[in-house]
Amino acid sequence: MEEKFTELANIFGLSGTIKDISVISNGNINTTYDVLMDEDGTERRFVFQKLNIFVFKNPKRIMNNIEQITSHIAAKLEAEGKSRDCVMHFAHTVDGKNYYMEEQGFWRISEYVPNTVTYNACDDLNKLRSAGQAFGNFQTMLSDFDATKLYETIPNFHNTRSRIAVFLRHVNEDPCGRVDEVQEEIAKIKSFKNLAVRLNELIDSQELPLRVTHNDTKINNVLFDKDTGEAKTVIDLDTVMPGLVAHDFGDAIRFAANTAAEDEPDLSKVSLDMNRFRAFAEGFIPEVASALTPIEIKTLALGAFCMTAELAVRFLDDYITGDQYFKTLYRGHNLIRTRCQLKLAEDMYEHLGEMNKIVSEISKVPF
Ligand code: GN1
Ligand code: MG
Repeated sequence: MEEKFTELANIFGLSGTIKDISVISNGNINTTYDVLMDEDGTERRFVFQKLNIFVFKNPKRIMNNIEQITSHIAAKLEAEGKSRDCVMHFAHTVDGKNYYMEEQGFWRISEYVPNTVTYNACDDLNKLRSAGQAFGNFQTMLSDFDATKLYETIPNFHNTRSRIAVFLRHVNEDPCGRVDEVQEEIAKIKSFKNLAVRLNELIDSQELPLRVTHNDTKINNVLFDKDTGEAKTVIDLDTVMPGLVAHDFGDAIRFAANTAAEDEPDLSKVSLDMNRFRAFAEGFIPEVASALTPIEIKTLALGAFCMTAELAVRFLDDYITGDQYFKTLYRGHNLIRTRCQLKLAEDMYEHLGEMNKIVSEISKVPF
């Protein structure tokens, strides 16, 4: 591996020698490494990442999206007299590209944002509030970005209706003979369906506007300052494309306000933590509220239910089609993930009224 990484370092014009390589294992799609380099006694850290080209069919265009988004944000920060340190910065190859493509893979390298840390789970309400602010601010920073300049990296990514349709087609086809054992989960998804597609209906009727959104707002996509505990920046920009604010808010709640991990097998541990919900909402909503329409605010909590139901569908779809999309650590991992998301979606359904009450209180929009 060291040899490969030395070759990559040379291609990207990084000087120095590699001292240490470790895997960053919290993503379900790409393969990521933390690489420590030594340049004449000075240590520098980089993130080397191999993109999953089964998932991202056109990685060059993704890197073009990222270039545009990061430049837009950096220019805005500079205009406000703020430091651009916290904007992700990608290394360029000697021929000026922010990626390197070879037969065996698609690589990119970014500088490790110094003095930061990520969390896979977080029950510190101050950190959650700060993460909410960071995702809200990301949204605001891109509010004037021309969405037509962005390539849609995964078409229909948060199109819950199309996700369900594709899933039901696979249920009929049963390509791996796994459909029999998941009848209970299929029934649950069918019972959720009408509410889960509510956001689609509001897009169709043009009641909800599309904006440039992050679309993968897991708490482990936030870098926190090691010393202050404040959220410093938002990473993982592969899915930045047009979407709903409710998708970003909802997906963040799905992950951060779950009392258990996303793949917890013991369902009695899985539930929605209303304190964490409130903390994230207190950070996120004030950042975005002034730019949003009342109906966008009124559908934020619904977004949490829809994103959780949608991911249950995506995990189960991957299970019945042979585990090709998400990385799995053991046989049945996607089924365990499905059950966990279904349990969480049920709990969210029961707490919709309570969530809406909190959103209304924070946003001062009457429901
Ligand atoms: C994937 O790669 P990662 O872990 O950031 C997925 C998200 C899911 C998430 C579930 C491109 O994100 O949509 O919500 O797993 N990303 C893609 O953990 O499909
Ligand atoms: Mg991701």
